[in-house]
Amino acid sequence: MAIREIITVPNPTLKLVSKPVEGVDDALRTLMDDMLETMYDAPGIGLAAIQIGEPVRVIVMDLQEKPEGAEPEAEGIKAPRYFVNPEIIWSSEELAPYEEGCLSVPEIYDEVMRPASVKLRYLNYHGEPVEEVATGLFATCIQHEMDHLEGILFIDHLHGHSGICRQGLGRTCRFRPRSRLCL
Ligand code: K1U
Ligand code: ZN
Repeated sequence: MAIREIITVPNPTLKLVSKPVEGVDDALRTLMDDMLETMYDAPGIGLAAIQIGEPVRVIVMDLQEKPEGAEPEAEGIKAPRYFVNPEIIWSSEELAPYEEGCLSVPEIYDEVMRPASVKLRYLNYHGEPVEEVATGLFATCIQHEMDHLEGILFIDHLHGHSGICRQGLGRTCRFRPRSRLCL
Protein backbone atom coordinates (compact mmCIF):
# COMPACT_ATOMS: atom_id res chain seq x y z
CA MET A 1 0.00 0.00 0.00
CA ALA A 2 1.13 3.55 -0.63
CA ILE A 3 0.24 7.01 0.61
CA ARG A 4 -0.50 9.19 -2.41
CA GLU A 5 -0.57 12.99 -2.71
CA ILE A 6 -4.02 14.55 -2.26
CA ILE A 7 -4.57 17.28 -4.82
CA THR A 8 -6.08 20.56 -3.65
CA VAL A 9 -7.84 23.59 -5.13
CA PRO A 10 -7.31 25.20 -7.58
CA ASN A 11 -5.96 22.08 -9.35
CA PRO A 12 -8.24 21.71 -12.45
CA THR A 13 -8.19 17.90 -12.16
CA LEU A 14 -10.74 18.26 -9.32
CA LYS A 15 -13.24 19.55 -11.91
CA LEU A 16 -13.08 16.41 -14.11
CA VAL A 17 -16.03 14.03 -14.38
CA SER A 18 -14.74 10.57 -13.37
CA LYS A 19 -15.31 7.54 -15.62
CA PRO A 20 -17.02 4.27 -14.56
CA VAL A 21 -14.69 1.29 -14.15
CA GLU A 22 -15.18 -1.95 -16.10
CA GLY A 23 -15.10 -4.17 -13.03
CA VAL A 24 -13.17 -4.86 -9.84
CA ASP A 25 -9.78 -6.52 -10.39
CA ASP A 26 -6.51 -6.65 -8.43
CA ALA A 27 -5.27 -3.37 -9.96
CA LEU A 28 -8.43 -1.60 -8.77
CA ARG A 29 -8.13 -3.19 -5.30
CA THR A 30 -4.55 -1.84 -5.12
CA LEU A 31 -5.90 1.63 -5.96
CA MET A 32 -8.60 1.27 -3.25
CA ASP A 33 -5.95 0.12 -0.71
CA ASP A 34 -3.78 3.16 -1.56
CA MET A 35 -6.80 5.48 -1.28
CA LEU A 36 -7.66 4.09 2.14
CA GLU A 37 -4.11 4.45 3.44
CA THR A 38 -3.99 8.02 2.06
CA MET A 39 -7.34 8.82 3.74
CA TYR A 40 -6.23 7.42 7.14
CA ASP A 41 -2.96 9.33 6.90
CA ALA A 42 -4.64 12.69 6.08
CA PRO A 43 -6.75 12.03 8.26
CA GLY A 44 -10.21 12.00 6.72
CA ILE A 45 -13.42 9.99 6.72
CA GLY A 46 -13.81 9.66 2.95
CA LEU A 47 -11.84 10.00 -0.27
CA ALA A 48 -12.71 9.92 -3.98
CA ALA A 49 -10.14 8.60 -6.48
CA ILE A 50 -10.01 11.95 -8.30
CA GLN A 51 -8.54 13.48 -5.13
CA ILE A 52 -5.37 11.49 -5.81
CA GLY A 53 -5.56 12.32 -9.52
CA GLU A 54 -7.34 9.13 -10.72
CA PRO A 55 -10.52 10.04 -12.68
CA VAL A 56 -12.44 6.80 -11.96
CA ARG A 57 -15.72 6.32 -10.07
CA VAL A 58 -14.28 4.87 -6.86
CA ILE A 59 -14.74 6.06 -3.26
CA VAL A 60 -13.40 4.84 0.09
CA MET A 61 -14.78 5.72 3.52
CA ASP A 62 -14.41 4.89 7.21
CA LEU A 63 -16.89 6.48 9.62
CA GLN A 64 -15.79 4.47 12.66
CA GLU A 65 -15.27 6.69 15.71
CA LYS A 66 -12.35 6.22 18.11
CA PRO A 67 -13.32 4.54 21.40
CA GLU A 68 -14.16 7.06 24.14
CA GLY A 69 -11.09 8.14 26.15
CA ALA A 70 -8.63 6.93 23.50
CA GLU A 71 -5.42 8.94 22.98
CA PRO A 72 -5.63 11.26 19.93
CA GLU A 73 -2.93 9.26 18.16
CA ALA A 74 -4.45 5.89 19.12
CA GLU A 75 -5.53 3.61 16.30
CA GLY A 76 -9.31 3.14 16.21
CA ILE A 77 -11.06 -0.04 15.14
CA LYS A 78 -11.05 0.18 11.38
CA ALA A 79 -14.26 -0.18 9.36
CA PRO A 80 -13.26 0.54 5.75
CA ARG A 81 -15.92 0.76 3.06
CA TYR A 82 -15.45 0.75 -0.71
CA PHE A 83 -17.85 2.06 -3.36
CA VAL A 84 -17.22 1.29 -7.03
CA ASN A 85 -19.45 2.92 -9.69
CA PRO A 86 -21.86 4.20 -6.99
CA GLU A 87 -25.31 5.47 -7.97
CA ILE A 88 -27.96 7.20 -5.89
CA ILE A 89 -31.25 5.51 -6.79
CA TRP A 90 -33.44 7.38 -4.28
CA SER A 91 -33.09 10.57 -2.19
CA SER A 92 -35.30 11.69 0.70
CA GLU A 93 -37.19 14.96 0.40
CA GLU A 94 -36.07 15.77 3.92
CA LEU A 95 -32.80 17.71 4.00
CA ALA A 96 -30.19 17.74 6.78
CA PRO A 97 -27.39 20.26 7.49
CA TYR A 98 -23.78 19.24 8.16
CA GLU A 99 -20.65 21.34 8.60
CA GLU A 100 -18.50 19.76 5.89
CA GLY A 101 -14.80 19.81 5.24
CA CYS A 102 -12.75 18.48 2.33
CA LEU A 103 -9.16 17.27 2.14
CA SER A 104 -8.92 19.00 -1.26
CA VAL A 105 -10.13 22.34 0.20
CA PRO A 106 -7.89 22.70 3.26
CA GLU A 107 -8.94 24.68 6.33
CA ILE A 108 -12.47 25.50 5.16
CA TYR A 109 -15.55 24.09 6.89
CA ASP A 110 -19.07 25.24 6.14
CA GLU A 111 -22.64 24.03 6.40
CA VAL A 112 -24.17 22.22 3.43
CA MET A 113 -27.79 21.02 3.19
CA ARG A 114 -28.26 17.65 1.51
CA PRO A 115 -30.94 14.92 1.42
CA ALA A 116 -31.01 13.30 4.88
CA SER A 117 -31.19 9.75 3.44
CA VAL A 118 -30.24 8.21 0.11
CA LYS A 119 -30.47 4.71 -1.35
CA LEU A 120 -27.26 3.55 -3.04
CA ARG A 121 -26.30 0.95 -5.58
CA TYR A 122 -22.58 0.11 -6.04
CA LEU A 123 -20.00 -2.65 -6.35
CA ASN A 124 -18.03 -3.54 -3.21
CA TYR A 125 -14.32 -4.45 -2.78
CA HIS A 126 -15.04 -7.91 -4.22
CA GLY A 127 -17.03 -6.61 -7.21
CA GLU A 128 -20.36 -7.75 -5.73
CA PRO A 129 -23.45 -5.56 -6.31
CA VAL A 130 -24.86 -3.94 -3.15
CA GLU A 131 -27.96 -1.82 -2.47
CA GLU A 132 -28.29 -0.02 0.86
CA VAL A 133 -29.83 3.03 2.50
CA ALA A 134 -27.48 5.66 3.95
CA THR A 135 -28.56 8.03 6.71
CA GLY A 136 -26.82 10.55 8.99
CA LEU A 137 -23.10 11.15 8.40
CA PHE A 138 -22.99 8.21 5.97
CA ALA A 139 -25.58 9.96 3.75
CA THR A 140 -23.71 13.28 3.95
CA CYS A 141 -20.30 11.75 3.26
CA ILE A 142 -21.36 9.56 0.31
CA GLN A 143 -23.10 12.55 -1.34
CA HIS A 144 -20.00 14.71 -0.78
CA GLU A 145 -17.78 11.99 -2.30
CA MET A 146 -20.16 11.34 -5.22
CA ASP A 147 -20.05 15.08 -5.97
CA HIS A 148 -16.27 14.67 -6.42
CA LEU A 149 -17.01 12.11 -9.17
CA GLU A 150 -18.90 14.89 -11.02
CA GLY A 151 -16.17 17.49 -10.46
CA ILE A 152 -18.24 19.25 -7.78
CA LEU A 153 -16.77 20.50 -4.48
CA PHE A 154 -18.75 21.22 -1.32
CA ILE A 155 -17.90 24.92 -1.66
CA ASP A 156 -19.87 24.92 -4.93
CA HIS A 157 -23.01 24.37 -2.79
CA LEU A 158 -22.46 27.39 -0.55
CA HIS A 159 -25.07 30.07 -1.04
CA GLY A 160 -23.71 33.14 -2.78
CA HIS A 161 -20.39 31.53 -3.69
CA SER A 162 -19.17 30.28 -7.04
CA GLY A 163 -16.08 28.72 -5.48
CA ILE A 164 -12.84 29.76 -3.88
CA CYS A 165 -11.75 33.36 -4.14
CA ARG A 166 -9.42 33.70 -7.14
CA GLN A 167 -7.18 36.02 -5.14
CA GLY A 168 -6.51 33.29 -2.58
CA LEU A 169 -8.06 32.54 0.78
CA GLY A 170 -6.89 35.65 2.57
CA ARG A 171 -10.00 37.76 2.09
CA THR A 172 -12.96 37.55 4.41
CA CYS A 173 -16.41 36.72 3.11
CA ARG A 174 -18.99 39.33 4.09
CA PHE A 175 -21.65 36.61 4.44
CA ARG A 176 -19.55 34.03 6.28
CA PRO A 177 -16.75 35.90 8.09
CA ARG A 178 -15.24 32.69 9.49
CA SER A 179 -15.14 30.81 6.20
CA ARG A 180 -12.49 32.93 4.42
CA LEU A 181 -14.35 32.45 1.15
CA CYS A 182 -15.42 35.43 -0.87
CA LEU A 183 -17.51 36.16 -3.94
O1 K1U B 1 -12.05 15.35 1.13
C1 K1U B 1 -12.94 14.54 1.36
O2 K1U B 1 -13.77 14.27 0.52
C2 K1U B 1 -12.98 13.90 2.72
C3 K1U B 1 -13.84 14.63 3.73
C4 K1U B 1 -15.16 13.89 3.84
C5 K1U B 1 -16.30 14.63 4.46
C6 K1U B 1 -16.19 15.24 5.68
C7 K1U B 1 -17.28 15.89 6.24
C8 K1U B 1 -18.47 15.90 5.58
C9 K1U B 1 -18.58 15.31 4.36
C10 K1U B 1 -17.49 14.66 3.78
C11 K1U B 1 -13.09 14.63 5.06
O3 K1U B 1 -12.80 13.61 5.58
S1 K1U B 1 -12.69 16.16 5.77
C12 K1U B 1 -11.91 15.71 7.31
C13 K1U B 1 -12.87 15.21 8.35
O4 K1U B 1 -14.07 15.38 8.22
C14 K1U B 1 -12.35 14.51 9.54
C15 K1U B 1 -11.02 14.34 9.76
C16 K1U B 1 -10.56 13.67 10.89
C17 K1U B 1 -11.45 13.19 11.82
C18 K1U B 1 -12.80 13.36 11.63
C19 K1U B 1 -13.26 14.01 10.49
ZN1 ZN C 1 -14.04 16.30 -0.47
